[in-house]
Amino acid sequence: MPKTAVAKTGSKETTKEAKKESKNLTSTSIGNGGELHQIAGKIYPQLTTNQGVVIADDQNSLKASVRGPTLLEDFILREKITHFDHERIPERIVHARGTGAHGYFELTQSLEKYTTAKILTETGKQTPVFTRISTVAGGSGSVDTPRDVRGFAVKFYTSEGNWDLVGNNVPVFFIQDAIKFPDLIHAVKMEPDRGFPQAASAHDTFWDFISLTPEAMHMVMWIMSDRTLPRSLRMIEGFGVHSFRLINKNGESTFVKFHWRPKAGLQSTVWDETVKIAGADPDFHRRDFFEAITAGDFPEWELAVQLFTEKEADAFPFDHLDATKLIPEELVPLTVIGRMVLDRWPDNFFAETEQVAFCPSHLVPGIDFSNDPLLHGRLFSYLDTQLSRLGSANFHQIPVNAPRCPFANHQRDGHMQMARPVGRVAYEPNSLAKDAPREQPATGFTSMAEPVAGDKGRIRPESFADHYSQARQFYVSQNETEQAHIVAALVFELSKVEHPHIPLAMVAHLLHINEELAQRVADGLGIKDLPAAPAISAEIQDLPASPALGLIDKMKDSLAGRVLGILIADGTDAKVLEKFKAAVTAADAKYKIIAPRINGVYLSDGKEAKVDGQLAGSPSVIFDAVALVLSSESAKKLARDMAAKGFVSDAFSHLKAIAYDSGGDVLLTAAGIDKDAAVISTDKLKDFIAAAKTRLWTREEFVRPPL
Ligand code: HDE
Repeated sequence: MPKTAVAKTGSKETTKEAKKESKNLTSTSIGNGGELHQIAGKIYPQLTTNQGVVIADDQNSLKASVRGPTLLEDFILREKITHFDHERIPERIVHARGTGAHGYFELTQSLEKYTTAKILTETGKQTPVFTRISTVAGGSGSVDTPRDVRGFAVKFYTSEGNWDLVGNNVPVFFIQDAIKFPDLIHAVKMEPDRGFPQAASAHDTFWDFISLTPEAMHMVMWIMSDRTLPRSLRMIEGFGVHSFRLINKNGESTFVKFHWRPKAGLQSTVWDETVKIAGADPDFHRRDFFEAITAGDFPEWELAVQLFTEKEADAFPFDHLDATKLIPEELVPLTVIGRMVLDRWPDNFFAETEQVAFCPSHLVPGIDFSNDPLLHGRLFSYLDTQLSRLGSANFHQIPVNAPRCPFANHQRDGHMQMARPVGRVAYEPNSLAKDAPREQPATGFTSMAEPVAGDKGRIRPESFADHYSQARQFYVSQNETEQAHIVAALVFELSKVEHPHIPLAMVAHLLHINEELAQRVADGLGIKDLPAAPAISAEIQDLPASPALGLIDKMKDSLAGRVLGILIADGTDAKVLEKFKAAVTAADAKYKIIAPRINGVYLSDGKEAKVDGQLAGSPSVIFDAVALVLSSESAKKLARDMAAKGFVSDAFSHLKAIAYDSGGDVLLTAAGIDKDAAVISTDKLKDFIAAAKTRLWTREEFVRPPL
């Protein structure tokens, strides 16, 4: 018997820890008898096969002799390797990269007048939720920070069944009809002949499709804005996108749009920062979410609704069934009705975040669909995709997907059936099983009895024809900085396109949105002669600017939830550092200490500092603001270190506040920084804290002259 596999079984150790461990085991692992044994004084569960057979040696496969061939007989080896071979499941065709968390939803204002759904009428009650936030285009192993829409999917485990609100962080979509979705996704995903680019829209096929799809122009404005470069998943909005219906006890219907508003406010990164974050920490958003939740700094959103009647909808200057349109808040204001708090990181990424299956068709009584043709395609697609992704019609039995209310029907069997129904009746109506589940006409789900008439056909309503008015409204609602970022994003993306007719076609569309925008993009691309704008059938309206569409003004004037990086080195003034740390903590922010070495950095008081990150692996892009607290000796050495100079110059270029002491000043000079209003001495901590709450937008013209 090999030395490594000595295992004494059957210990009856009953310490508290052992009991706890065995309890955890029986609830989380299948096939473990829960019998404990002891190695070197620590209690372990027995390692077994999936059939519960205790394994004596998990280090060596079964051989015919000491240097001989491995035997097929080794059922332990074969079971282990076979299971491993099947560990991956098909990743989601879109939204493959995601981060999820458990939490709860609490209703603060009842919508009883509009709906019978208990989740929207029972105030004060906490309903469990699982929320998954994702990028769209990249594979499951892609980076967290491409320029991309973020999926925002919430599963409410309500007392009346699961309700999935499967939205995005942008309130509109690229296309009006589901039949175009495979084309859109094929265009944005990596190009099929070459297998790149991964998680990027800056390539020919995406812009080719977009330039031939005028209905995408409104969404293009959103994705070229910094909304698609979030600083944190805690700092994005969520939108249900489509109109839904609420149905009250009299069967009356009101249309509704759902909005999630982050408590932490909105915040985005700037493009150069985003690109560098991807290299510095590909898991930037997932790590940030994990760290916030495990530190008790729970991400929180308000749920708000826009409610409107059919009659009001008929008077809108656009069709609310068209998912490329939003309803301006000035037209239908938002009412906050509740909040969602995510307070528990999943126990297991695969079991929960990977296997969670959202379907827009998961609705509860009192909520119903509108006739949005994009939504209708989704009602088919998600169930279908779960069948191929999770491999069985029984995916609802996976714990993260199972309703938390009783559920019963006569569906039976299938791959991976976990339920063990009893009795001989698996049908209804029946007279043989008095306790079998029966329909509930009074309380069960009923669809709104909407009258439908007209000619069948592959038709698009005339009311969907205006593709530019809201794109124009979005652009004029942005401030100068935001507009400059949209211009720069379009120039960046279109500069990556090899076929010259495609950027030209895009500039032609931009002319309908805003002539100055089109001209700036054309200049940025070096296009001398502007193309003609494409012919259109609907008149473009000049809608008023809507402040709700901006981004920078939605940044919260608070340091709560932000992370500061403090660069120190040998000889750092311990008192200054302490004062700085206290000020940051008092402002509700977190900090990380960065130094040239992870161990053995001694402060001015001779004590060793606790360092969180080594300089080369912790660039300033992963922090909201930075401080340079350095002895002059160390600063002189760091002045020759590109990582240290990059730490400073990146923070400056990304418009962040920088605090410095006398040593820090040496590094600032070495990095060639001209001090401005957000480069502040550590003597003026209050000023620094105020500056760190935002970015110095006026600095931008000195570091990135607008195009
Ligand atoms: Fe999705 N979408 N989608 N989508 N979508 C999927 O379902 C689809 C659309 C959204 O975290 C897939 O389970 C079609 C709009 C999110 O698991 C798939 C159409 C919005 C997620 C699918 C759309 C979304 C998905 C892939 C056009 C915002 C991730 C894996 C008709 C309102 C959910 C899966 C998660 C995922 C189809 C358009 C949001 C293939 C056909 C509009 C947040 O079924």
